[in-house]
Amino acid sequence: MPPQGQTGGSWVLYETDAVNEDTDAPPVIVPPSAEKREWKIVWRNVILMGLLHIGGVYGAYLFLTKAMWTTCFFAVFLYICSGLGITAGAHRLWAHKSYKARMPLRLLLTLFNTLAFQDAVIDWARDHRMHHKYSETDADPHNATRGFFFAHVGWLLVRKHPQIKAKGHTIDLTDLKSDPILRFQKKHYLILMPLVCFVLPSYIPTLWGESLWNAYFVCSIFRYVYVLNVTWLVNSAAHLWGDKPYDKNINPVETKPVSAVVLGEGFHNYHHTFPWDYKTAELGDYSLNITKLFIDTMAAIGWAYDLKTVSTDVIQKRVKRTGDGSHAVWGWDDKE
Ligand code: ST9
Ligand code: ZN
Ligand code: ZN
Repeated sequence: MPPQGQTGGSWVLYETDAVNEDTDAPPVIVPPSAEKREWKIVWRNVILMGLLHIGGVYGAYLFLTKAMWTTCFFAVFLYICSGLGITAGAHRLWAHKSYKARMPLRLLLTLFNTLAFQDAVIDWARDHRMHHKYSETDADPHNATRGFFFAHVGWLLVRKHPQIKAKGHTIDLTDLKSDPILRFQKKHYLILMPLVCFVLPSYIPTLWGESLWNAYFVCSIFRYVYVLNVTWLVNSAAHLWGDKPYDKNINPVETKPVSAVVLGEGFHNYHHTFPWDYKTAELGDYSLNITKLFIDTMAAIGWAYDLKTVSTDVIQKRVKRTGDGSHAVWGWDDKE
């Protein structure tokens, strides 16, 4: 089924997940637009996010000046683990089903995901499936046509657009709701999340003599705020500034700087064009894609399997059909 451009009120629909690359006609494009809307600001979130970010800046200062090197190393370790809980877990495994994972890996990724505190996987994946299906419309929770701030954090500070709730029923979550580990995480989130994201990261560094104060601000608050912001860059920067080698008709772009800090998730033009690829990138460069390294390692020990990817032939055809010309091998046929 080709993607459908569909207008209705203030929203436009792209069904990028449904594209059959070989046979289907070019996507029907309706230029994204965001009509004015009345914001219902959630002041509790504004205040908490503000305080969290002040604490994050103070934690960064302690990280750079006062904390023990072992504490700083531990904070970086927690960044990678919690990042993988989002990238390898919530995103590539659960939202996109781009590979399958055995029980031990699903348990590990649920732990890492809880460490990241970006809400329960079932809720994260629901919003993310909406983001792909209704990209850059009001049914996209972080509709980037509303600008950098809204796509980055603003969407977490206001009530959701009615279109999200109206179109929400079109998203199938039965795969996630039938997973007992994910059900357990969601049911006990308000106990598990504070314990895993804040209490343990603050307590563990005291075992090597760090003060509870430094441990709390560096390993819990600064590390959390940092991971939140780099994650949000995928919604903001990676929908605004960069090349579109695979599909010039969509907003997501390729950005190596973002990829470097989000463990390989900044190849966003590729990802929105081929969302089922477990690499979320055409090439498997480990230095910019630690998540691919992690999944490949898990596959090597048998914990991950059925890794989905896209053939070079399909990518080439798509680059030539809808790319913006920035692909490194653009025009290769001409050179033959
Ligand atoms: C956070 C998430 O930061 C970040 C996600 C980033 C995603 C990035 C993706 C990029 C690709 C991956 C890259 C990864 C890179 C990682 C790098 C790592 C190094 N469908 O939400 P409610 C309905 S979280 C269908 O309360 P309000 C539903 O009935 C940060 N239906 O809406 C729901 O009820 P229930 C920490 C939907 O009241 C009801 O509406 N967390 C959908 O408008 C109410 O839902 C926070 O800060 C849907 N999609 O409130 C919390 N959505 O749930 C922030 C809703 O019972 N959130 N419904 O089924 C909130 O406080 C609120 O959600 C709100 C909206 C105020 C924003
Ligand atoms: Zn996106
Ligand atoms: Zn995605």
